[in-house]
Amino acid sequence: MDDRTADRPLRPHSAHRGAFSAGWDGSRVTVVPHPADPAPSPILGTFTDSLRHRARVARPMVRRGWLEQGPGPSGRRGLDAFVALPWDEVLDRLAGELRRVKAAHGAEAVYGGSYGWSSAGRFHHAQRQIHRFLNVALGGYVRSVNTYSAGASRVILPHVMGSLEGLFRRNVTWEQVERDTELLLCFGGMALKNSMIASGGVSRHVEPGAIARARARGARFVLVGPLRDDLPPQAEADWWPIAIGTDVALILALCHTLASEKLHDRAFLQSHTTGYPRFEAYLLGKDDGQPKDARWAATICGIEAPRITALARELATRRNLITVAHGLQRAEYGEQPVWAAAVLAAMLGQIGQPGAGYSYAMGAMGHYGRRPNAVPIPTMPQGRNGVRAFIPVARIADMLLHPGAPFDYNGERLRYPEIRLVYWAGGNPFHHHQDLNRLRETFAQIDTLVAHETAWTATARHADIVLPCTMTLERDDIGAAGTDPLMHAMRAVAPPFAEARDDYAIFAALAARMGVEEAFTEGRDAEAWLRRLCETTREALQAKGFEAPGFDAFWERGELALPSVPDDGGPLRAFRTDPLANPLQTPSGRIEIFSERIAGFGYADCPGHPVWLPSTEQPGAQCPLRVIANQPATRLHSQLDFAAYSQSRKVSGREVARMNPADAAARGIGEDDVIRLFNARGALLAATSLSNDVAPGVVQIATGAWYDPLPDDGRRPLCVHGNPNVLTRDLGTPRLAQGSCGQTTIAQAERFDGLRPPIRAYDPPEEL
Ligand SMILES: Nc1nc2c(c(=O)[nH]1)N[C@H]1C(S)=C(S)[C@@H](COP(=O)(O)OP(=O)(O)OC[C@H]3O[C@@H](n4cnc5c(=O)[nH]c(N)nc54)[C@H](O)[C@@H]3O)O[C@H]1N2
Ligand SMILES: Nc1nc2c(c(=O)[nH]1)N[C@H]1C(S)=C(S)[C@@H](COP(=O)(O)OP(=O)(O)OC[C@H]3O[C@@H](n4cnc5c(=O)[nH]c(N)nc54)[C@H](O)[C@@H]3O)O[C@H]1N2
Ligand SMILES: [Mo]
Repeated sequence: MDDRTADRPLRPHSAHRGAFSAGWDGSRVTVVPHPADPAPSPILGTFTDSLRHRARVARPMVRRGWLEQGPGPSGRRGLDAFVALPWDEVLDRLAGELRRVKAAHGAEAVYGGSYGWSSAGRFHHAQRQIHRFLNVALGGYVRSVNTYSAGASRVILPHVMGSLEGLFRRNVTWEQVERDTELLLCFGGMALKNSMIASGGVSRHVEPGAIARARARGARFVLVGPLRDDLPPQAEADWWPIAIGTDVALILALCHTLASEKLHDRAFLQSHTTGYPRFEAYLLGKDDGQPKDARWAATICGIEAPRITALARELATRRNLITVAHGLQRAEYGEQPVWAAAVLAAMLGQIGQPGAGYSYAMGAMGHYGRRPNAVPIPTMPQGRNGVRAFIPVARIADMLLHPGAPFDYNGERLRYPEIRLVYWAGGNPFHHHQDLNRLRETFAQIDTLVAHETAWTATARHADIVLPCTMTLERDDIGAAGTDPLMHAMRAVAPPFAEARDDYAIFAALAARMGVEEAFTEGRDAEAWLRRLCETTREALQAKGFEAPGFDAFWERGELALPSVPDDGGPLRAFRTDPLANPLQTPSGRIEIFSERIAGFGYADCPGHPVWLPSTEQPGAQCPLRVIANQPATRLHSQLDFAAYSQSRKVSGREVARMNPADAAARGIGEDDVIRLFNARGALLAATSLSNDVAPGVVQIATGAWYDPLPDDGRRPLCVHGNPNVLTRDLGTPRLAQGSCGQTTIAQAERFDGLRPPIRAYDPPEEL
């Protein structure tokens, strides 16, 4: 395919960060955003200098201890040197190890959840490739369910509002916000840095324009959250710096004002919801003697009572939209704010109206608030997983530490399987998981950890077998997302680095060694797969009477327009219009303000209606500060953290922690100082930035700085680079969803005046 693009200097490509064209001069990548993108993401800049960075994995590598002693538990993971081996030898050894584990322990001893965002292409999609391989080669693997993104909401919302399609995929659009919404109440905001990203890609970043135009028309934005810049300046938002983790108290008080002033939509509650009276009894304090009124809430959430009651009255009279950032539910009892906000919207009775109601997670990614495509996008088939065991994704360390132990999940009592081998491709658990020092201890327990990686992430360093993988710019692929109206030819821009191979090529070679090559490849090379995957989309286009070019025409043109469904409000609008004819997929067919099903699970930590439950981790004398560990503005998670663009916002190479000037002054901390941020689980070094956009008592440090532990005799290591996941708690949101609680924790900060340790995160490990 390469030859056909030789006459063009720039080739089309697409990433989670946006669509663009790129060229390669042998050392740097030129990136030109897609001309139709009104607000391209600067994070595209991370590609510029990353292809030949020293952090890339050049050759297949095996950990010395694993090579010498064979598979088995080892505390040397993450510390050992590596030995480079030829591809053939490493693949032989890996195939042998997979056969050994399968024969001795069965496929249920292999954890292949492999959570992670990898890259955007539809064929070289590492998750799909690894799952397909494990299904074909081993007959299955222990999988994970749900995501780090929406761990709690993905489980609670279907109980409350039924199919997620109405909430995530076909709800209020940005066009409606521009045109119709009068008041936006945004819990956790809608930071533009977040909607820059969409898995699978996004060719038009519409959010900045939509927010500005809604505001120019007179829409009012209220931002409830600890960081002022979770909404952009053009929103001119009224900022309510709420105490972290107390939104449910505020929401209950809004509900209480509506109920006690009879401002709630009783007709809508009657016809479209179930269980309101049970909830109202709780609201009014009939159960526990405590009315959840504005005065009660004010003492918990730090927002003055008169402001709460005034906002409730305003909500009742204006066309309003309630949004909740994913961040709020990545916390202990994270199910509650998601459910409570749905109940508030139900009491306001505007769900299903244009620009109004409840749009959970709007603005958290570039998918939300868009119209889905009317045709399917190319998707790699994964085959069948014959293993039944699974975990909620964020319970990985518990699974490895407590094999065979029971755990609760969504009304079921399950058991953790006994895992011997963990196989990762396209994710970075040493980025995404909580309490990394604990994770490190759990990875010491298994027999073998395999990672396909583009670069020496902490996960690669902790692996026994590291297989060098191509980056997206080094291979041809197809870019598409279910919410984006363009499908992209993603053309290779540069040749593969050193000995790197595509995930597909690696799995095909392993499949050959395991006698299942034909089943895995179906006789296709990568190009044949691209052609085959596009066929489904082409057929659907043709069947609906749209332009349906063949693969070669699409490839030559570089992109193809996909039709979207109409902006008709989807299932929620239909439900609003006629709840009997178009019921929600809940047991009652209505919005469940009280859920008999959830109540039946008997969880005190998630009873039958939303309740106020304070986190069991509260700031105190030892750890007086609240930490927000949110998404980074300068990169996608941990990806390409070494690139100059990500580095440009660090200070002396360290991640920046932002804090309120008052908290800094009280500790003798100044701008650009180095601080030690610590709690009982771990400690990190970060640089400081002082800002009044951060609420007092809060320290914000983005995720994504590569874990760089400095061993400390007998104590947990210090991350000298600033990875907040050394501080966060490895705890499930309660038993209903078992989601990640990574967004927030507590800590103390002090100025670090010691000798500043060097950052080694991007240096390849020692090679023998
Ligand atoms: N404290 C805290 N922690 C969090 C969060 C938080 O808010 N706070 N947020 C959480 C959320 S929402 C998420 S989604 C997770 C994200 O966690 P991850 O998705 O695991 O993070 P990424 O950095 O995107 O990891 C992807 C990895 O895949 C590699 N890669 C890229 N392309 C390819 C490829 O083609 N093949 C292979 N084999 N590898 C490839 C990259 O080098 C990178 O190491 O983090 C979670 N962690
Ligand atoms: N630039 C960039 N964008 C991204 C990503 C990235 O890595 N980089 N990752 C993408 C992914 S995978 C996901 S899942 C989404 C994540 O989307 P989110 O999880 O919504 O994003 P975050 O930035 O982690 O959190 C949003 C905000 O929630 C606020 N918040 C936290 N706790 C509370 C609370 O108790 N109450 C209130 N009111 N507010 C609170 C914080 O101020 C935080 O800034 O972002 C996506 N967008
Ligand atoms: Mo996410």
